[in-house]
Amino acid sequence: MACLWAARLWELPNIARVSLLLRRQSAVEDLQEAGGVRLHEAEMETLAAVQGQHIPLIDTAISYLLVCTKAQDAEKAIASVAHCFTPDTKIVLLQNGIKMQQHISQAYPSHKVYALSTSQGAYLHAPFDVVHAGFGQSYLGLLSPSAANESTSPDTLLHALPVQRMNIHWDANITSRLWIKFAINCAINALTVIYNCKNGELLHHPQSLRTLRALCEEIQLILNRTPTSPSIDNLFQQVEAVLLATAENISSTLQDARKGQPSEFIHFNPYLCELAQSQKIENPVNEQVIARFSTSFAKLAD
Ligand code: KPL
Repeated sequence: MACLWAARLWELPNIARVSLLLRRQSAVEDLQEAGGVRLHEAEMETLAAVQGQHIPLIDTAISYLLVCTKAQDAEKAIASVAHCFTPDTKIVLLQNGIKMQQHISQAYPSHKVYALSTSQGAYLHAPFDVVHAGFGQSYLGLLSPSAANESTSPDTLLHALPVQRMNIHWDANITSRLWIKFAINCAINALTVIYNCKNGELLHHPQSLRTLRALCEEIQLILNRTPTSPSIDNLFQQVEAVLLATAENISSTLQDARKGQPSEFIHFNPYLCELAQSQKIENPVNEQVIARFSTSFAKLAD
């Protein structure tokens, strides 16, 4: 995602400089050698002359920070560049889940923290060589209360983003959208790992379909009793619609399992379990999914 966004930002005429902030110096050198980020889209190929900066060496002010890490790495990533923030720095979070977003917007009360939820699809061919595979929708909105009071309109931020190329829409209630996406991720992602299948296949097998229905009922019950969550109706129907629309996709969690990489799972069903416990609600289906997930993930990652 970071490469896709960097290449799309680089295309904008009004953006002075786009840098990829990288953890390893060797990655900075690889990017320099590649001449930037190569972006493939349909039959087109572009080389975006994006620069890399090694995080420990960064000392210039950051105007906009797009955080493209996994949810569990976001907080540390932001802290590692916080010394370059000015009072006007805008932070945009692109992670799945809901816990981390709430946490970061509270941890940076004097900054404007936004969340961006996207269904744009991208994958890496090779390092810094990205394919923009699926043209989806992106929704952007304010998370932090301080930002809600700011005098600048969302136009300021939208003007600095590739609104057309990334199909970005302003969402005045992004938190609701994140909660619903969280519910959908809790329903789909772990099951695709347990059944080791494409999204759409969850609907085809009686066993996975039965678990999916039971899990959706439980998620809906837990979230409808969670004070900070919006009320959710017909979760199964919403999940079914996503599964049909993304039938051929491999969920992000299954992709991670197959590559043996850490996934964002801890921010899905285990957080749902925390929410259930705090409302004193039993969540046997979810607990079983969590237990089965760990074994299935380990087997796939082996
Ligand atoms: O967001 C997704 C993911 O893979 O993380 C879903 C909605 C499951 C689509 O693949």
